[in-house]
Amino acid sequence: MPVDRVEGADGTPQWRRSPGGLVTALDPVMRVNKGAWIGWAGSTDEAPEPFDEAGMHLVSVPLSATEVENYYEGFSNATLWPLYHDVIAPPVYRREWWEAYVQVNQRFAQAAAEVADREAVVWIHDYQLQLVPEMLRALRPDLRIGYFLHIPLPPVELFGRLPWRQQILRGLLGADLIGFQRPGAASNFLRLTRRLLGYQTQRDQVFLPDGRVVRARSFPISIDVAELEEIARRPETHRRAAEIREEIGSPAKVLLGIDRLDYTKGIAERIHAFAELLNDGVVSPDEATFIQVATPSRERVEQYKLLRDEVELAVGRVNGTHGRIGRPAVTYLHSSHDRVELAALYRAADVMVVTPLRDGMNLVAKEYVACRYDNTGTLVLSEFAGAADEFRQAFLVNPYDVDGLKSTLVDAIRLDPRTATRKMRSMRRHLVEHDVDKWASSFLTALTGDMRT
Ligand code: GDG
Repeated sequence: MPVDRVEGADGTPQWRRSPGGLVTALDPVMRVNKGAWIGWAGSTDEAPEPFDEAGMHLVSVPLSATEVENYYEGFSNATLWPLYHDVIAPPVYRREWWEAYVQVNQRFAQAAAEVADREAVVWIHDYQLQLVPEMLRALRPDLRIGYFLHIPLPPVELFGRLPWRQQILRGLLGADLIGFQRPGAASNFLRLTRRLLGYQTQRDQVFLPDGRVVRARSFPISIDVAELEEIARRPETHRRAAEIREEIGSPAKVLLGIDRLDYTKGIAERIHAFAELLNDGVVSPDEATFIQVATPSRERVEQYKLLRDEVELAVGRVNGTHGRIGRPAVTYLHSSHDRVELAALYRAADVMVVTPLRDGMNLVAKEYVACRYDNTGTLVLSEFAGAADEFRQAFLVNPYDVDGLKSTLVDAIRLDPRTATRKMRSMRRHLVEHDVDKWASSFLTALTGDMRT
């Protein structure tokens, strides 16, 4: 849920809404339609009672410590997450995790069934809740149900390994409209329903045995461009950006990565590539240094602990060899920062390096472009991020190709300013026209427009 726990004046816990891209996008729709947001508040201690905040009704679904372990860290983040991201890490299949997933999905479906008005629209989000559409439809056939998957959907060659593959597909098919980030994911889904369930499909439609027709299409998500650009334009953001550059030793060029510390993001790959450039003597640390923000994430899941060690070993090694006092080769921050600081970092960076091995969209790439309102700055972007479909003018790379990544980094560092401006202008034009409002309204129109006919 988009809430933070705060202490009230009398010491009692209170909950305050915390805005994020998704909340901001849905806020007007929610207000006009008296919408409710159903979710997990992120803690096993106490779940807030339903409450209203800034025009939105918030309903919390509780999870026990065991459910967090089996449903969230287990099935969601150690089975589905790696499987859906091309098995970059090996997925773990455990039957008790699956059972917890079914149980928790049922609880969410129940909560939605209780809160939704007659013939209401319910929009279910992401891989943690793939069974909810079918469960909710069974409880409330009057509802109009949409579903959006924020992460990739793999082809049948990988998805087919999931012991519960049919249940997941049937779960999703409870929706009237299923949204994906990329057209390729929507076609994977259509092919999966043919291959694993034997259903007929035509264009974006799946024909179910009971006569229902479900549509599957891509709706690439975006960000609140105007809000971020406003922060980026503030004089204090500019002052902070200049200060950051000074604090790291005033290199000629600053390269930047901002990611959750996740093995899908290609963080180690980009540090290794940058370190090789320094080792080869192709780039000197006075010419370019790297800032990598790695936000702590899923720290109790084994693969994330291993990744942290790998990244921190690589950073230590490159700094030991190429750093000087007051001028590290790589500035590494394993911490979270507020949006103003992130905007200052985006403003401080000459080259944004976004190299996921697989990513549904990647909002960081869009945030960088949003902050470069003066058409400066260069984006290096993995072709395996959904954003690559939209930012064709970025330096597109295959992050598995070390030499390719190295030469792309050099090209980006040394790009002439006129070409950089031309590229950035074209990416910004696309982004400004495709912000998060447009994403939300195009999904909801596709979902409800159909209802009137
Ligand atoms: C999933 C999909 C898809 C990062 N550090 C801090 C911070 N962030 C913010 C970024 C950005 C967001 O987190 C990360 O979004 P991404 O899209 O890059 O990645 P995931 O978290 O993996 O998101 C992804 C997305 O869902 C949306 O559909 O694009 O493919 O994997 O907004 O700025 N925010 C703050 N402090 C930090 O330290 N406040």
